[in-house]
Amino acid sequence: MFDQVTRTNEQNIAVIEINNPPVNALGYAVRKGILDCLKVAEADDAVTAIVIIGSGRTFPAGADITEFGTVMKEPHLPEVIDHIESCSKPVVAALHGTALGGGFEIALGSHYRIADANARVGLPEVHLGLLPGAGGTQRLPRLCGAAFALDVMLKGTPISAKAAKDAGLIDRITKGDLRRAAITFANEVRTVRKTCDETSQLKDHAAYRADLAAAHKMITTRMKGQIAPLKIIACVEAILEKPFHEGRQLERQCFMDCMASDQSKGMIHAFFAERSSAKVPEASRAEPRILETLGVVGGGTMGAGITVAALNGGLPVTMIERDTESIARGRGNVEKVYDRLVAKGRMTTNEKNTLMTLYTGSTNYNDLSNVDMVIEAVFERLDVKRAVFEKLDKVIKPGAVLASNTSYLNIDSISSATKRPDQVIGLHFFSPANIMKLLEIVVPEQAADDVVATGFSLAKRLRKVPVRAGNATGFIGNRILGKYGVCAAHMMEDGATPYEIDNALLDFGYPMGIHAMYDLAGLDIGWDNRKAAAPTRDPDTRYVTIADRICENGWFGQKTGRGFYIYKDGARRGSHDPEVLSIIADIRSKKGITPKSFSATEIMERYLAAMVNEGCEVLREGVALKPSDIDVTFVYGYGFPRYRGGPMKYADMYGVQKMLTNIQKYEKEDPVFWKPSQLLVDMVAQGKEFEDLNKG
Ligand code: 3H9
Repeated sequence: MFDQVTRTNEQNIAVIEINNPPVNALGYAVRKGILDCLKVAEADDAVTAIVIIGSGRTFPAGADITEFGTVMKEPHLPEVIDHIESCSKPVVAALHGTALGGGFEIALGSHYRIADANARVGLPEVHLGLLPGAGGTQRLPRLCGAAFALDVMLKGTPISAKAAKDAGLIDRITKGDLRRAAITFANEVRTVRKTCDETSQLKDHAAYRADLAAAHKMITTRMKGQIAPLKIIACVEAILEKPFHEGRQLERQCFMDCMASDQSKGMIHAFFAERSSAKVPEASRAEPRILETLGVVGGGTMGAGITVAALNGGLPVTMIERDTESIARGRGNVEKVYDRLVAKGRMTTNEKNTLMTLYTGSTNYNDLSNVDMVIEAVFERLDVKRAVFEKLDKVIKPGAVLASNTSYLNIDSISSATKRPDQVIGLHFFSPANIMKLLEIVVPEQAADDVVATGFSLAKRLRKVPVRAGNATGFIGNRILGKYGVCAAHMMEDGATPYEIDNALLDFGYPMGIHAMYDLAGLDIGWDNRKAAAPTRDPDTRYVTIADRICENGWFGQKTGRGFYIYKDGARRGSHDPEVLSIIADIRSKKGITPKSFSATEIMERYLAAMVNEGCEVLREGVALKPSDIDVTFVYGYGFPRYRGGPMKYADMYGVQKMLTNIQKYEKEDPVFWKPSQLLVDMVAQGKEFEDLNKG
């Protein structure tokens, strides 16, 4: 009936092959196909054993996520896997590519597992706000013990075939023709071997419980607020107390609970949003240019971070600095990143040295004459950047792409320093650039399609999540940050302390509060910007001077040991500063403001309303192409909890009508700051939500 699954008999071995590109996801047709083929093979007297294999690039990479949230047709995956496990003939799963989630659960339910040496296996459901729901929580610990199983399920990171074999999850590793090797293996095995009967890893209950306790401790700090990790631990714990079938029932219930949660909806949204952010019109119209060498101008924190990201992606980099001392510092900054990794045991000195062979330092712009792309990462001042671009224009070969790593400046005012403005784009990396996933690709009007496409291919090479942004002040992220940052300042002046605001953000799921973040980035940056903007500031807007007053004391955050917080003896975690509270109290009293109290809920409602309202403006002006691009920006660049999907997805789940009502309520206090975006007003009037705009 379906051609996603085929069965062929190779003499006495039935080979069930799954063919559902791109990742052989286990949708209805695949589930039904496997079950039907299995039944036929089992009934076929000529067949002695069965191989399950994927065609194309991978063994199934999991359940079909696009089916989630719909009524899923039977057979369900757990049922299919139970049939595999209870099959009277040995079943061998032959793994290649990425055998993930439900795919790996098929393998765990099979009697034997053979894997290609390059295969990776894992249970990444936790990244979708889920847990393995097809027996994974019950079978994996039976095979490899609680500690390893919890690590695999809580981190969700795929592991190599070798690591899986060492843990007892794979029986044999092979190189070359997997199908042939699997058939040979199937001919060797004589009996069925059910994972659900395995108990050898469960004998030492005290050690098992200690592993559970350690996992619990880990998630309360690192995965605070998330539902799925807690449920994973509960299911693994159940193995000690319940027989297999009861553990399965618990797992099923937990899976359904997670599936119904907003956390899972948020994470599944984030999964698709980060894939769709790379699909931009320019990249569909043009092929990227060749990108084999990179130039980076500037060896400071950003330049060095970008260089490390490029070297890690295998791109040779020529770094330019103005003099020998600066280029030595630039090289030192790059080496420092690697030295830290070596010190932590995450990289060997050999690996570092190999990567450093891709690095060239120079003080001569002519050394960039052959590179395919140059990223400028110098001081964030227009005159400085223009001077660099003028020099680059003289030496760069025709066809090379020029990019500025600016976080605010207008790309046109930089590219006009060259005779090739159509070859110039913005590439806004986030600090530390070798770690942060987000890359805003800023597209000025004149940029050629293939130049933009090259920016996206660079992102892929550097393993970044790219988002296309229009060329407007602050692009997507910093523009919206500017707005909700002001909202936080208003709340502070009206009665909330910076610590109450930060705590509300931490409770919401942010890794760090906004004031701690300002301290980390350096308060002087914002102060300089505000001073520069002062002459053109609209006199009707409310201006809060708290941050300025803090800066006037020379308190610029962590680097000066003091900002919104005090950092005693170089501590990285700040403590509350009574003097900051006095400054705030003084400002309030001079303005005649009677402080009121803000609950954590109100703080978050206002903060998110400011974020979403400005997000609407960014969409209305075309700076972001779709709401999900804003979500990706905030999840990957600004610490918005991924399990909440991003601000626009959060607004959909919170209710866009309710959010507009909040904004209209705040508008009565401050009609300038809280003017509702027309886009939001229209959307609510039409009964739409942001997801409709994503689809549109
Ligand atoms: C699960 O299994 C639950 C069970 O425990 C219990 C069930 C009862 N479904 O990422 P790529 C699409 S939960 C549908 O660009 P790569 C993806 O959207 C699942 N579609 O490629 C994209 O589409 P498009 C547990 C999927 O090479 C295309 O495939 N499994 C699925 O960079 C290519 O993807 C996971 O969480 C899917 N499961 O990476 C694994 N997976 O071209 C999720 C991918 O239209 N997947 N697509 O944009 C991944 O981690 C990566 O896709 C993978 C390939 C590593 C496989």
